[in-house]
Amino acid sequence: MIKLYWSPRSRSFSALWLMEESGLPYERVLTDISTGAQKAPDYLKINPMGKVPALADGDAALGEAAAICAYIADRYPETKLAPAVTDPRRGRYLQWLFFSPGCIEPAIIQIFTKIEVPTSTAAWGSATQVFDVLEAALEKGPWILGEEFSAADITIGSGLNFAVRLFKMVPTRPAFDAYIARCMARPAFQRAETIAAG
Ligand SMILES: N[C@@H](CCC(=O)N[C@@H](CS)C(=O)NCC(=O)O)C(=O)O
Repeated sequence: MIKLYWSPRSRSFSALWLMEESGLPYERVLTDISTGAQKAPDYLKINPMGKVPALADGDAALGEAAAICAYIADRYPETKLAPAVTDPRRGRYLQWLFFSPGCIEPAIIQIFTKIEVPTSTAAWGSATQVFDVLEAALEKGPWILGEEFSAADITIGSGLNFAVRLFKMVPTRPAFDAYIARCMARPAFQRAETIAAG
């Protein structure tokens, strides 16, 4: 059975949300980061970064929340969490799937640390650009690809939920509020929040 290694109140939330959306049977393996469990040698074989979340599925093992989303959506197409590789929407799907770790996360860290980086050097441009681009993409909705919910909504929705709703690091915008509300209305999101609370 798929094993999801997680810790309460952490970035494990997106992987919990993913697994709850997937409908797949899975086992949650508590890896409490407050105890240092994420640095145990056996765990480092699953995620050499010593961070949560991580996933093990048969002989496959991986860390990184967005990679876990990509893996489950592709390995189990019956979950209908990704456009097929031949679908023209696949390109945008991949772009948004990795926009959270590639752009939202560094933008949040930049806001938090106030580090100045030239926009042409910073892989995420600037925090303003990241959130302007995201706002434009979410204006139409209901989901980042339009009518169909996908794993990209899990990475984007978790990033915005974290930055805008929970930690209020990013000033809210009407399109973000509406999108977060749609995410929160999903039963899988609600179950994941309950689990993630510990
Ligand atoms: N890039 C990773 C980040 C994971 C991460 O930062 N996890 C934190 C919890 S929010 C962690 O495990 N921290 C414990 C540690 O570093 O010891 C991902 O997206 O999965």
